[in-house]
Amino acid sequence: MATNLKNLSSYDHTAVPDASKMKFGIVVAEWNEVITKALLAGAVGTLKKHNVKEENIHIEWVPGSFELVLGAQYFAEFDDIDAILVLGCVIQGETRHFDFICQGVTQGITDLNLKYNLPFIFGLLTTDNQQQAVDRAGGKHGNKGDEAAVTAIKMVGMKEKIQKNNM
Ligand code: RBF
Repeated sequence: MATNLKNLSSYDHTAVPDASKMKFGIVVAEWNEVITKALLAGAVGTLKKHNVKEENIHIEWVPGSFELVLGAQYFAEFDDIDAILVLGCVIQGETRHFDFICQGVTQGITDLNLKYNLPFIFGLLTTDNQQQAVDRAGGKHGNKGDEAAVTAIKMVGMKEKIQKNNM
């Protein structure tokens, strides 16, 4: 999460492994589309910055954030993917939907990480209002899509390193 001390788009580039052979799936929610398109642009741009090939970035849209979990599972089940990013934005409304959706996605993504032994990266903005989302989708606190992409590359790199060391 962005804080006054941490910008979502700033990171040590030298600490990110080369990603030229990595393959990623991105599931992105249609709800709050202006925000999620900005998250997607950030994620794709950052993956490419680290040499991920265009043909190794697979993007699928789902109706809302609640559907991100199953969308991510489809990637894990049916595609040869190194990591899956989910991108969505849930904004607090008048009802308790916010809590249920956020809880469902958080638990669902946690479960997928462990079930498939694959990195599923949590790129979900959970904000009180639209402005907080704008600030974290390429605004003053950076872009959570960038952060999700860097996290995905780092986790795939870690897995590859540990596998190599134990061969
Ligand atoms: N999906 C989002 O991605 N972000 C939201 O802020 C959001 N708010 C919702 C509020 C209500 C009252 C409802 C009914 C749905 C909302 N959804 C939202 C859609 C949800 O993630 C899911 O797509 C639908 O509930 C269908 O399963």
